[in-house]
Amino acid sequence: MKTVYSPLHAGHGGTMELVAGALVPGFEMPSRAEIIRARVETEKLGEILPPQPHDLTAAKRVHAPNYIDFLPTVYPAWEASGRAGSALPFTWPTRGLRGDVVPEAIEARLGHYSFDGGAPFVKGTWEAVKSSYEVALTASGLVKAGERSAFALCRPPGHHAGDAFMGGYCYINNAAVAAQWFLDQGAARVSILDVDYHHGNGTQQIFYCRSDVQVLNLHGDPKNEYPFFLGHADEKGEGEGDGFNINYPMPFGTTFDVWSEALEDACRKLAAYAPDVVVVSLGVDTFEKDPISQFKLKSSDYPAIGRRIAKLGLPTLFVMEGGYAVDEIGINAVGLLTGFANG
Ligand code: OKP
Ligand code: ZN
Repeated sequence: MKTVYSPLHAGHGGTMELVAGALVPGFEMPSRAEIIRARVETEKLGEILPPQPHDLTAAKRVHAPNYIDFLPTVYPAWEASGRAGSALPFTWPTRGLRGDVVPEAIEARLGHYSFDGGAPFVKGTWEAVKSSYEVALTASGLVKAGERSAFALCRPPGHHAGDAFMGGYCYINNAAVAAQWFLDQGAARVSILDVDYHHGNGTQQIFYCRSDVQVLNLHGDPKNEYPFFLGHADEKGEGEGDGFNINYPMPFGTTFDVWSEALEDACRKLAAYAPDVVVVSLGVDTFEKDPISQFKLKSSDYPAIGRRIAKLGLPTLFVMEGGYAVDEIGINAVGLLTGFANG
């Protein structure tokens, strides 16, 4: 399996996030991608290719154009306003406030285009976001050209980003961009299988009213877990999309025997949908030692996930999402990919 990787991700580093009332160094750090890349090499998963340049047309197929055009302006505006450090919002247009007027002040525009304060901008953030998007599209091109699978080593991740909002370390929804790109290239149906520990609220929101993209999500129950405000089992899609969104919320402490039953059910529903392509939102924060997550998967479980996905027998694009146990992130992510490759 070929991997697409860009070193530009590393410019998105030294970010801060709010944890229990304090600003601390962000868990979504550059070493995550570097350790995965190193493991791809030592495990000889396959060639590592740089991304090809892409303009923002494909991003604007799933995101509001004004949102995408806003992203490169954030850090320059933040600097011009005399601020330093991570650009972060602190107010949001929630119930009872105006969401229909785009404000002028940069911190207010950040609030307008986000659902939480979890997507900081530093100087290199936009370049990293753009490179992550190009990584996803380049890897999609490999699958379109006939490869059985490809690995988009995206950083930053994407599945919390919706049509016009960022949040939860995510800016452009790489998996959603790829799914739409496959449709635009002639696919009739695409399935997105999101195995990250957190619910992919952005992906769900983008495709919620559509039947040409099936979205399946396995995740921590939003009653107790981030992103809290989406991801319940009764969210099944709307209108045209009714029945094409499938959620598997699971409680804290979930182990592989229970998690893999949900995967089995998801794979059966996916096979019944008979998509032309599968896009896997690959997070390994389901790992027992993940510092911000509460599932109990072991390193030895990841190859079995890959093998089950391989059994679908469909062209498959893997898009990197979360995973914060940095020491084991390479073992777990590449373990899953190797399971697929040998499955
Ligand atoms: C991104 B992905 C406060 C808790 C917020 C955000 C988690 C984002 C996870 N710092 N945590 O789905 O792995
Ligand atoms: Zn996650």
